[in-house]
Amino acid sequence: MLVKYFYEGIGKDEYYMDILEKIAECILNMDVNNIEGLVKTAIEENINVEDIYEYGLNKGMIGTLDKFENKEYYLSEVIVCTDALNKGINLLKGTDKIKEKSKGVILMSVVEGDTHEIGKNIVKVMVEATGYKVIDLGVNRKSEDIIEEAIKNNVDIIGLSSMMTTTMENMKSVINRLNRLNLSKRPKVIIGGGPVSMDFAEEIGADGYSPNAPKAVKLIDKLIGGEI
Ligand code: B12
Repeated sequence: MLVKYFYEGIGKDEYYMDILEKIAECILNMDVNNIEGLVKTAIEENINVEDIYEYGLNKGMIGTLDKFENKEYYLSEVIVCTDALNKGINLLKGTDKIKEKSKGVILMSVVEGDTHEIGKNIVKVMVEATGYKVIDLGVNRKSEDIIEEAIKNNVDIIGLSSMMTTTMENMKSVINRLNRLNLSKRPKVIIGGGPVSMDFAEEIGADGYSPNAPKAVKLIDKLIGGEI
């Protein structure tokens, strides 16, 4: 392969960046057929696994989320991009360095009294796709159960969802209970859902709010540093 970049008259770094750029484009363009070949080439070329993730896979997924946010992509298109991403991630998982490694652990739950799960599920797909481990507690979960699971699994962030004005107050109950425990490492709490707003997040002492899944990923990256 050394011959290849010599032959094409470009430097080694440039050649590597070219491969990573193509990986990112594969994800962005929903190219599920070529992604594996490119990631395999990157691995064979001994490109740093973190770089393959950061400048290839993750870059492609961030671009995808931007397109969804700008309404250029529908959810169905994001799902195909995620398929391409997952093919790449699975190949990376086969290399020793990335085994069991994730950017952080996020617990997602819909609060007590609420069974609307679509918004929470979209956030889950995107958060998982960008390299986090997600523990999904489902819907209609009591504050005490959410906290128990969060502590048991040593999560970095609790993501709460509510779609009803009648259940959004239950987010406050999770935060209040959590605060009363005075944990040395308290998970951060972020919230979202139809009736929820930034003002409400501030009012109940949440650590963050996002109106949609792409922004939720960016918020999580910001809150926990997000380095793989
Ligand atoms: C689909 C739906 C249902 C489905 C739910 C199916 C399911 N499995 O989820 C069914 C039919 C079962 C249902 C039932 C009910 N529903 Co309903 N439902 C809706 C509807 C039409 C859409 C909600 C939805 O899924 N939106 C799609 C997602 C994608 O929404 P989203 O907000 O864009 O999600 C994004 C963000 O919110 C954010 N986000 C979401 N969660 C999180 C979490 C975190 C951590 C972060 C960071 C971000 C984040 O990211 C998401 C993705 O980008 C809304 C009306 C509407 N148009 O909103 C009513 C609505 C929510 N329902 C309502 C009601 C009243 C009910 C019922 C009580 C009806 C009844 N009488 O039985 C029951 C409630 C049952 C219960 N206890 O929960 C009311 C709520 C009113 C209120 N009080 O606030 C609404 C607003 C309808 C209305 N206008 O009256 N419902």
